[in-house]
Amino acid sequence: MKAIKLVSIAALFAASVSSAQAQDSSDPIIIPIHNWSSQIVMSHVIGDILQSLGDHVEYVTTDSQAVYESIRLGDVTFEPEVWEGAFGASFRAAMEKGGIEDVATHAAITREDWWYPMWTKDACPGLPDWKALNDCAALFATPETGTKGRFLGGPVDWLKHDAEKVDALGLNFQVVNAGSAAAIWAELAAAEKDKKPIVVFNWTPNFAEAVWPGEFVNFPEWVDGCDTDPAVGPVPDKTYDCGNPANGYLKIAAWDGMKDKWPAAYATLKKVSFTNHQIAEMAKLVDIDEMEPEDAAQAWLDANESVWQPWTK
Ligand code: TMO
Repeated sequence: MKAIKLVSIAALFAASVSSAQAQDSSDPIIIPIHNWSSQIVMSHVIGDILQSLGDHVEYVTTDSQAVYESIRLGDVTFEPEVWEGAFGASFRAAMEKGGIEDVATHAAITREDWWYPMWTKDACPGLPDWKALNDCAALFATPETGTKGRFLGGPVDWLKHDAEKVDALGLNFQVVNAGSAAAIWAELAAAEKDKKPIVVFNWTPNFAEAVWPGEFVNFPEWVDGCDTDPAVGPVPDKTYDCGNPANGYLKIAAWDGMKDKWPAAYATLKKVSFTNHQIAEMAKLVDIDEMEPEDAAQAWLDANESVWQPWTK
């Protein structure tokens, strides 16, 4: 009788110890929201998965570069979409200071760069070579840019260094930054009506590739250091004399205290990996189907239970 009782107490003790180890803090996990659709939907997809584990989550709208410093300090818990082209430099700088962890790499391969819809190539057949684009610059001139071609860049926080690229490669273009991603899609739709040549910032995976077949401009190939060392790249005395990585990574970064404070959420986050197709689909639910991001996340989770359920085990 006594022995049995002892065993059961021991078993209870062991059970409570192991559940204490797996117990996440009841403090909210802070998830950032940025200004492109796949990131917003993915943040809610992962947030909903973590809530299904019993975690509390909160969303904050943040600058997409400053977020790496916020994560390092523990003010934001993780970033689900670290795009190499746009955020590699900010992510690397935060990693060097410490406090942020490279938690996982998505299956997706990414590219972010100057891009044109296919009708543009009819007017400028030497594309996608960047020198051909430059020879055709006058085709892209607008009243705003005078004799120079107009390049419609993304919102400034994506920090694509397009003006430095224009200077380094001697491009006969002027950079105009869009106020939002939606402004880029609106200009593409307007240009499509009379097949007007247009060159804009775009990326993959994205919904846009399903709507407007197109190509990235081929700039001199990205090599590490092209953005920091003038000696790297084809122009000896310039930085940014190159394109963005054509086969970029997409990572998940987290505050390095997450694993101790929310061990179960952390274990799930480490298993999260989305493909190009899945990420393009998340963007499509908002940008084409016009769903609210929260509803898009729920729809994605409902349709893909076999993808994400295993991450929670
Ligand atoms: C950061 N972005 C995916 C819009 O290039």
